[in-house]
Amino acid sequence: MRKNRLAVVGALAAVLVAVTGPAGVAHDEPPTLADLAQRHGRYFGSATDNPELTDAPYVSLLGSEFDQITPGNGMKWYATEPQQGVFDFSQGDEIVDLARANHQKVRGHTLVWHSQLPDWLTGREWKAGELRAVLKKHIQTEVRHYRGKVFAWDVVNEAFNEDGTYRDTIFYRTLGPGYIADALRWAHQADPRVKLYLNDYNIESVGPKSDAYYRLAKELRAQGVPLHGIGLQAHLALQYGYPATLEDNLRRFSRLGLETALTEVDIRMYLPADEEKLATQAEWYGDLTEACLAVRRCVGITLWDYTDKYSWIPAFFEGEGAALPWDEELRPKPAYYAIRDALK
Ligand code: 9MR
Repeated sequence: MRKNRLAVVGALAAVLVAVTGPAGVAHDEPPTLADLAQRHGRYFGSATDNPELTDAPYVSLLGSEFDQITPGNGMKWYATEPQQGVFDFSQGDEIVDLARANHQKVRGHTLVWHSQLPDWLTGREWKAGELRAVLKKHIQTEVRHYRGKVFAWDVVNEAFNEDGTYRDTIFYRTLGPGYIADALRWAHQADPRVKLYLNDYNIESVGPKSDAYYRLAKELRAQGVPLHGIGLQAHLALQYGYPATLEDNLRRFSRLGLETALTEVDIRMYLPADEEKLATQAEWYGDLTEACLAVRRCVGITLWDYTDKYSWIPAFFEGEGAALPWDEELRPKPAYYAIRDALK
């Protein structure tokens, strides 16, 4: 009898191995950052960019570790409306298709920004009425195209200066500050379900720039303008110190009834990296993850790509880099383990 039972158990095990195959191994693999974040009702994402999608090991990790992606460039104005009235969504679509295949959600980035605009837009003067029509058409065509495919939009990106005054952009100069409310209303008309964000860097701490967002958000909410969230990019740098008021700052936006998200996280340092700098970086990654988890309505965290191989930092800040949780060989750094610990 006992012998029989053992034989049955043995046979069952053999069948199980045969059926599950390598998937049986998955049980021993650590949960992904996405798995861990989901237990808190958050997402954990990464930006990506079209040229990187030919790198198979990179794409594999992108597809398995994260449950959200943001196109780093593919949905920007220069890419999506290269000639006036001629729209090209191929780059954004490629990323949306990849996300769908990997069961990931997509943040749309970005509709209105002073940078990476097409020449036809920046190369001439516009009368206010003309530019309003151009802006409305751009926003509504793109939002309609991605309706049901992105869950959130960075509608206006980087609208303020460091001192909290409005950034002098083609939109501000020509249309006045009301362009922000208009952009939000137009986007909402085109997709009433998508979450609409304002997004900026250096607004992680309480200070003049984040105060400007706080005041504007309060005003827009009071006027019934469809604003749902504030994106804190969180491009941090070791030499500037950790934004100690991050959690309080997230909380005050949340009290306005707004979502928040850390949308473009990286933590750069002067090269070469060493053990001490990487340890501090890891601590900061852990701390910002905990800050988001501590605040209701901080809905998720997105790295501005996940590997140093594809970070924007070295090209923009001379002598700086090593900003992401995976190194150039796609090996996890201390920061990765610190994020895991914070999510556990
Ligand atoms: O990651 C983007 C990089 O590939 C582009 O060259 C750069 C051009 O400004 O934009 C980068 O992304 C930016 C994002 O769209 C808005 N916040 C700052 C990001 C880093 O510059």
